[in-house]
Amino acid sequence: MVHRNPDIAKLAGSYLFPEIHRRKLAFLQANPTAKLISLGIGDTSLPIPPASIQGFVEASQQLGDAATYTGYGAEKGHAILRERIAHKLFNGLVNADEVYVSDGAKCDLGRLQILFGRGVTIALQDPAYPVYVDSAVLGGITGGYSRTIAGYEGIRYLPCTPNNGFFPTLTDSSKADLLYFCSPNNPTGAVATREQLKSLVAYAKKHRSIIVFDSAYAPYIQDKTLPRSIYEIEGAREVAIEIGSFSKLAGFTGVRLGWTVIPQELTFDDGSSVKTDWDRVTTTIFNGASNIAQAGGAALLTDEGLAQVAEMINYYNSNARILKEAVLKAGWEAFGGDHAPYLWVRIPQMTSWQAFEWLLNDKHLLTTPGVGFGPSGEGFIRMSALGKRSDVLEAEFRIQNSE
Ligand code: PGU
Repeated sequence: MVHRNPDIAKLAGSYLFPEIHRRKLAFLQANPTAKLISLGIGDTSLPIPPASIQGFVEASQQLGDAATYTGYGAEKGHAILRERIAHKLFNGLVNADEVYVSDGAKCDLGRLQILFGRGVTIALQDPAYPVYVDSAVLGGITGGYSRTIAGYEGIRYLPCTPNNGFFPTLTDSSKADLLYFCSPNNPTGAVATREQLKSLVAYAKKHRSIIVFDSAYAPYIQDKTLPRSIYEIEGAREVAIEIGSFSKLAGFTGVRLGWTVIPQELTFDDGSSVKTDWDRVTTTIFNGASNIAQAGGAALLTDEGLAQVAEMINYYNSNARILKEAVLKAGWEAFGGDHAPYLWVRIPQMTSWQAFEWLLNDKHLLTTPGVGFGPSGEGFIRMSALGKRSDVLEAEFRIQNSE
């Protein structure tokens, strides 16, 4: 008999979103005629911009012609796409050679466990995208530790609440090898200021930590003075990896395309290059993102494509505004939603799961319970603004008619 992997056994029963899906199906089985509106998983609803569709079509046609057919590609991604990510999304703050094209941010978050191995400690914002903790546990970095009510021992949870403006209080005791940071944040919708990111970089330098900066929602930042990338902060190239995605940028959630940036300057404590090891990991267990997806991504990162992206982002940001106003009018508390497609909502006198169940059963609105993102999420629910406008307007009506 084969022993079950003890690291898997340590994980909570199921990943958050399949659990929500299970409850949704149970609700629909019991209420087959209900018109359920999903403000739950952060999945996009608008069609992919035409520029990318043209890129997909042309790449598909090339694959069907012996003269232009290509097979395996460069593991790090097409040169043109890497160039455009470096120049159009990072304004030249990173070099194309430091950009690694992936099949999505989540997949690279998982592969990072192989890069860093079991011996590292991690700290993260609490609440946070559950993949940071779950992939770390899967990767075995909790060692002999086990799960407690408040989370995993051995993983440092840095509370982010309305009291600290959703930016963690960084003390010497919260130091860890890896510091996961997501801005604009999933789930709170909070966006870090330049000053806050400066303090984060200074902290990482002081403690010789590596920041894993997740900027999956950077395109939603409306205020041009707010930083979209950690590399806008001086010195960040020596301490940070940045992970990004086409999912929320252009509706590629099903197509699958993202990137990871590993700067040349980033080293381990023995002076060896992190980038060299990432080369080794990706060339060994990743054969590159789909060439069709990459062609669609490259076509998006043109003036024409980016204008189409801006329209899409405006639409989702307007959804967030509509939802936020409705929530405030209902007398609930609402955070986020200004530079992120998520609202972080607190309904008086309810725990996260009570609010989730009440909205599901009484309002037929599917949300995500905040406590699923970490202990400090208790009392909150997350609402996604990535749905269709007609659904958002119906949700607005149902929320405003709440007793
Ligand atoms: N990073 C953050 C912060 C995310 O919120 C998500 C998706 C990803 C990465 C994944 O990006 P991909 O490039 O598509 O892999 N978060 C969604 C979807 C749930 C999930 O498990 O991925 C959400 O609802 O939180």
